[in-house]
Amino acid sequence: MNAAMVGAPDARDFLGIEALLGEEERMIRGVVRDWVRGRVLPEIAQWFERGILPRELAAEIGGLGLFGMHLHGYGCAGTSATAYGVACMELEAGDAGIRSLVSVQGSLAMYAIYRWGSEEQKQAWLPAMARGEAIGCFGLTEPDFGSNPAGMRTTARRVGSDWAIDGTKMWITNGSIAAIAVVWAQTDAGIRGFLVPTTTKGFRAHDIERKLSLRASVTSELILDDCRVPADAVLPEARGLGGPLACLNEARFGIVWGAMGSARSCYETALEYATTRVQFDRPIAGFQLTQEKLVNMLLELNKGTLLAWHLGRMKDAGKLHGAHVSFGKLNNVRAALAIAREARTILGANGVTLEYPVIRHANNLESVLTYEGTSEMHTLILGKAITGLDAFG
Ligand code: TGC
Ligand code: FAD
Repeated sequence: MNAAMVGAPDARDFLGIEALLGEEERMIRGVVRDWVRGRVLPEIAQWFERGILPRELAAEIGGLGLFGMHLHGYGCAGTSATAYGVACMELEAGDAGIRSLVSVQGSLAMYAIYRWGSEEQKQAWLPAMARGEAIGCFGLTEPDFGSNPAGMRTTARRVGSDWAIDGTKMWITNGSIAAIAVVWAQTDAGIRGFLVPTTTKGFRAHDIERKLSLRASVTSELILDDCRVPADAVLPEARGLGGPLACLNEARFGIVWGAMGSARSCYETALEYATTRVQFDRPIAGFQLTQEKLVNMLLELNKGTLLAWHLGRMKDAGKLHGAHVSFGKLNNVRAALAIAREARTILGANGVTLEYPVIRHANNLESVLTYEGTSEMHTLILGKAITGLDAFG
């Protein structure tokens, strides 16, 4: 075909990535995008400002079938991994706090039960969690062990036929609104995972206040003080640090996509603003310096979204390694943060207010850069993958 007959690229889908999605993925994208537009965008600035996440959102998201959507059976939708990624992108185009709710519920808490739980545990929790009736949290990080969870101090010891769990977990998303906590602890047989109903005596959760990032997300400290759970509370199939790390792969995959949702919202906001804001008698989009910023954003947004799509297809083909996920998480969160900061400058003073989504995304991305493995950890994971040398310790 003659190049002149090809239509001009769409500034909002420059490389035509949408056409790479399958029918189901496009349908899910549309449903989630409409829900975010109708339910999240009108309210999110004030949720963020007030530091709240309405509890009823969980049932609505459950009704959309988004919790544990790429898991099969137990009331889960059984979609492709790519479809799950697309949903994360649309949710985070609303706010990373909403995407976090879905990541933690589906990829950390539900996935831990799905991958490592007994049939009884799956039947007991997964259907209610898929509906959003029961919220889960995932307690790995501790006050003194973040990047290095292998050193965790939380212990679980046998007392008769029960387990007694003692320790503190820190920075736990959904902690105080959870019905079930997946808690990782040291035992005589190494690190094991436990399902702890949050009504159990000896379990407490306090919210961490004064966050300036992910304000529309609940973040808590969990305290387990001689917290007794029965013998069958242990996840039977998870042994060692590989148990929680396998769950992190799932959530990190969602972040690869989610970060591009934040980035897209920032890019589109900056593009719209630049074409309407006039200085020196012309739209600021007409200045070369502004165009360079917009084009840099366009490049990174499209490359990052293509990368997410590629990793999605690899995951659907069963060919995704943890190091691939680190590649995506490191690149896309770093790119999204750079896009958000650049977009902020285009908005000038307006860029520092909640009237526009940009500073909210930029602040959220500071958490996203840190949680699920910091950018330094993912750099070292990739360094080890290509050199064979472990530079963590
Ligand atoms: P290492 O000796 O390398 O490995 C220990 C065992 O784990 C296995 N493994 C993995 N398995 C599955 N997937 C992966 N990506 C894996 N990486 C390692 C490994 O094969 C080994 O198995 P085995 O059978 O031989 O025992 O472990 P290490 O202690 O050297 O640590 C490696 C390191 C630093 C990469 C790891 O500790 C790490 O990833 N640290 C970062 C911690 C982290 O990401 N924390 C996240 C907490 S959860 C969270 O942030 C939720 S945010 C919630 C939201 O979205 O709101
Ligand atoms: P540290 O590990 O103390 O790291 C501090 C700095 O030192 C970082 O820059 C780090 O990269 C660097 N560093 C550490 N070791 C090395 C090294 N070997 N080489 C080079 N640099 C190094 N955790 C959960 O378990 N569940 C959750 O639901 C959860 N939700 C969260 C929600 C929010 C909003 C936030 C902010 C965090 C959440 N986390 C959760 C915790 C998160 O996973 C940790 O914050 C993260 O793993 C980093 O741990 P840390 O904060 O203790 O930092």
